[in-house]
Amino acid sequence: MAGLQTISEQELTEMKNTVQSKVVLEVAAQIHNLLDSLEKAELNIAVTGESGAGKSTFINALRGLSDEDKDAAPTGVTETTMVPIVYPHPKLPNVQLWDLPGIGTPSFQPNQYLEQVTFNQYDFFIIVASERFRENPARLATAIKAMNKKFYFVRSKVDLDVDASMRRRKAMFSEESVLNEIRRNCIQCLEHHSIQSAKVFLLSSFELNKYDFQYFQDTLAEELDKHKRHAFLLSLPNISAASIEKKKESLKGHVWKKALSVCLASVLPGCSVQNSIPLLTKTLTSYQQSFGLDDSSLCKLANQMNKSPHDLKTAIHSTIGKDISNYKVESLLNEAALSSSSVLSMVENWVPVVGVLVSGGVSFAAAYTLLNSSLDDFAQDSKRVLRRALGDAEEEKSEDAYSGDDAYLIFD
Ligand SMILES: Nc1nc2c(ncn2[C@@H]2O[C@H](COP(=O)(O)OP(=O)(O)O)[C@@H](O)[C@H]2O)c(=O)[nH]1
Ligand SMILES: [Mg+2]
Repeated sequence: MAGLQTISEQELTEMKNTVQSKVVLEVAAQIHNLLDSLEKAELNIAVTGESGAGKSTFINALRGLSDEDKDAAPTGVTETTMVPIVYPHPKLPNVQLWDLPGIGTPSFQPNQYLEQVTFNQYDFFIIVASERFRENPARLATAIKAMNKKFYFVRSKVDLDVDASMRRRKAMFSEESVLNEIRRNCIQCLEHHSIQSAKVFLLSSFELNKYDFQYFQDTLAEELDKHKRHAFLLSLPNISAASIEKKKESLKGHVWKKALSVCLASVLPGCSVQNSIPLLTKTLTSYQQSFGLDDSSLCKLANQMNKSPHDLKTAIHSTIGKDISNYKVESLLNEAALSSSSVLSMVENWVPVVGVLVSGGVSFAAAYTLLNSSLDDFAQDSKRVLRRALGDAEEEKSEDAYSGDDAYLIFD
């Protein structure tokens, strides 16, 4: 005790600061690791099926590309090699789609094929089939199952079936019964090959917003583990209000880590509030990209939908959507600080270090509030852009007038 009394006030403060900065470094490193494992989670999706079934077209659609895009997988070509070709997601290089060789030949050997394409490197397989159900896709599904891997069965080109039936049946036409018939046929054929309760999705790669695509993405997201689910949801094209909402919710689940890393960066030794602003800007820019609101995504969408990029851009109403400069972000952060007291009391319960560690830097609550509300803004903008792209100006106006954050399907 006597020894302690000899420590001066100044020494005590220095010791406290040293301990605090060590804790800050430790927490910062842990948060960094958590974010790293989330953002670098790899997802490898194998797309297989017979030649001409629509594998490459489906891959392009999942990557938000049309066949004419320079990075698109070539379509309508005969496959000649046995080598899988990898197509990274344009915005998320950790999500890779693999265009596997066709399985059409009569001498097709599923096991040999799976060895050749190094089946173990994929998280799951999508087997694409079109028109009449043939034997090879079912044999492949059996072999995939035997290797303890997952597969999903996509029946592609249903737009063609629907069109043909409409022409044939005229007044008697019912889309629902055409789809039910195709589904029943696929399931029966799989059962014939002893594959019970297979997941079958009816899709058109030219109209991802229709048919079973929503069910397809919900099912896959549900069955993937946490980090891979996040990567999968972020990789999906913004084709419906429901997809946009799912993306938003997945990003919201990790806002607290982002906010904490931002405010820790402002109190690390030798750092200041100014160090945090570019970090916030970077995070907001990645959100903007996820919702397809960056210039290159807007140009791509405008091109696909025959609109002008400027026209789509005018559907972006939020302040953050219009300008993500460091200067703007700093001013929005200051605004957020004024409205964030309720967040602070809420988050202190589950992030107890927050109050202790970051009293000197960017407030956790302000960063949290800004990121959270920006996600709401981007999601709303993204829905408006989608409506504008589809030429639905009237509905866009009514959405502005009446809707809050509610998720509702644009296409139903
Ligand atoms: N109508 C329609 N045509 C499709 C669809 N998917 C693919 N195709 C067409 O089917 C042909 C073969 O597609 P492709 O993706 O090259 O098949 P792959 O050999 O399995 O890679 C191309 O002419 C595509 O345009 C679809 O969902 N609907
Ligand atoms: Mg192909």
